[in-house]
Amino acid sequence: MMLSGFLLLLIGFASQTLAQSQPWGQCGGIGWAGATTCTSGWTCVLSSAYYSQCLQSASTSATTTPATSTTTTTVKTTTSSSATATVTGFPASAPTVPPSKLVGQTPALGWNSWNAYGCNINEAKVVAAANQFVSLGLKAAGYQYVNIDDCWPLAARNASSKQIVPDPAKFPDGISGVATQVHALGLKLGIYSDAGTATCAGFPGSLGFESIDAATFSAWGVDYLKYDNCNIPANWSDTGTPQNNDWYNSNSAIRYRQMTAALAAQSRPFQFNLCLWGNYNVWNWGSRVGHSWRLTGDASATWSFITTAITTSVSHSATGFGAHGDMDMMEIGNGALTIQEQRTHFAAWIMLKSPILLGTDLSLLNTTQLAIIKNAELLAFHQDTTVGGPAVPFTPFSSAPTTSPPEYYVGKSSKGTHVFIINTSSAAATKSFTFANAGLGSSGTFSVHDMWAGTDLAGTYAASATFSVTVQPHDTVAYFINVL
Ligand SMILES: *[C@@H]1O[C@H](CO)[C@@H](O)[C@H](O)[C@H]1NC(C)=O
Ligand SMILES: *[C@@H]1O[C@H](CO)[C@@H](O)[C@H](O)[C@H]1NC(C)=O
Ligand SMILES: *[C@@H]1O[C@H](CO)[C@@H](O)[C@H](O)[C@H]1NC(C)=O
Ligand SMILES: CC(=O)N[C@H]1CO[C@H](CO)[C@@H](O)[C@@H]1O
Repeated sequence: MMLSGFLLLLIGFASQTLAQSQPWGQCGGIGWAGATTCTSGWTCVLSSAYYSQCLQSASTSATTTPATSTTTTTVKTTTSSSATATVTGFPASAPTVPPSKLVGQTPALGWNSWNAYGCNINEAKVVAAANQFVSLGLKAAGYQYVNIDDCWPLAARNASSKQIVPDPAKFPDGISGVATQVHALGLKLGIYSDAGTATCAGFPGSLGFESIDAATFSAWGVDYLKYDNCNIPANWSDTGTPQNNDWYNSNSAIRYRQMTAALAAQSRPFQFNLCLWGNYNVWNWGSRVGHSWRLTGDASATWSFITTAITTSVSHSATGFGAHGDMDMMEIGNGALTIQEQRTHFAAWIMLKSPILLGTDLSLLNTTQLAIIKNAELLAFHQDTTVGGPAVPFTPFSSAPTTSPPEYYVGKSSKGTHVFIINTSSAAATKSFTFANAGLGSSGTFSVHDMWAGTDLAGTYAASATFSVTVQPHDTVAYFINVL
């Protein structure tokens, strides 16, 4: 498709502004594919090996570290099993409460304020998103959670009650007032806090205040908590791989387990998202502590982020009901992703059963983008109540080339077998598979249904027959296989 000169101009402008991370945004860390410098007046500061962040220059210039050097810190990866963590906590008495089974069995569908607005949020923007869920048909498509990210409270807790206080300039009706409006639309409200002394943007953290904060969120009518990992006190950090690689009993996991227990003590069921950026082998213990866990650093509106998230999810795909690897919030509508890349972004999050939290000003989505995020057949695969697990890579024909991330996936739903094919290169390519290789057996007759278009393709095939399709650069095709 031809792009107009005006659109090209816009794309050029967008990629220039995206070359720098926004205030409080991520700017480095293991697996980070986005910008490594910050907008003027902000400096990229090392937080951990997995996370560097844009902070205001004046207060932080002394600790400035280029993002590329973050891999030299002492945090060990899973392969360094010789080191033993300094576990200064109390694993034996740490809470071992599982997350609620009343919510979060299928991956969350919703919206989060961060990718659209960063720290610049308020009640009007959040309530507008909730209303757009209804007016744009997103609620009818299954989107449910309207989530507030960092920067919603005042800098200090209430001196007497120790509660976090919503910033009245941003949220004049408080969080409870927002919850009332969101619930009146038949939707759910999410909030954000941090398992440290302060959030990534410097607002009060919940470490040591878990019970007060969980009770406060419950009283306000909050339904979902995203729990971040900035500003960890030294005595709570992990300095190596724990004995027996038992990260569930690391200080890091215990910080999150304390909040799981505090949430479980409330009358409201909470969906609990662990935002540890793929740190601490979280995929090995996340399902015992929350409903979903971040697999990577923060999303960026880049093809390299999308492929990094897919590669990471595929190699840690132990997901099922109530347990989902979180590939982070959506960038559809942001930056200069092509429409093919936006389609792959959505399809990959769908087939790998990641939470899908839209991350843009919903009023700016065009009809093509809305059709992507409202695709009923893809959403049905994601929300299937019979099959909990994700699609997995398969070898489409003998001696097919190996790519990273893999390009061919097969997944099951209550309807049957689905095949997803990503073209990871920047040129159109012919993709082929045999039905037998997609796990459909060695006999039978098949036809192919295009999930994007909602139509059956012409032709019938034997199990050993080869199906071929031309896939556009960075695009993904999604099929349901009819067994005739
Ligand atoms: C860290 O220190 C605080 C304050 O003394 C204490 O409450 C907490 O239990 C300590 N954490 C660990 C893991 O020892
Ligand atoms: C602080 O908490 C106390 C006790 O709950 C309450 O009476 C007071 O209004 C709160 N102050 C603010 C500023 O929210
Ligand atoms: C919507 O925007 C995408 C770019 O993000 C573009 O490719 C597509 O053609 C647009 N659709 C409409 C209907 O304008
Ligand atoms: C031109 C080309 O082949 N592009 C990519 C899309 O799919 C193929 C076949 O798997 C990949 O190998 C390429 O990277």
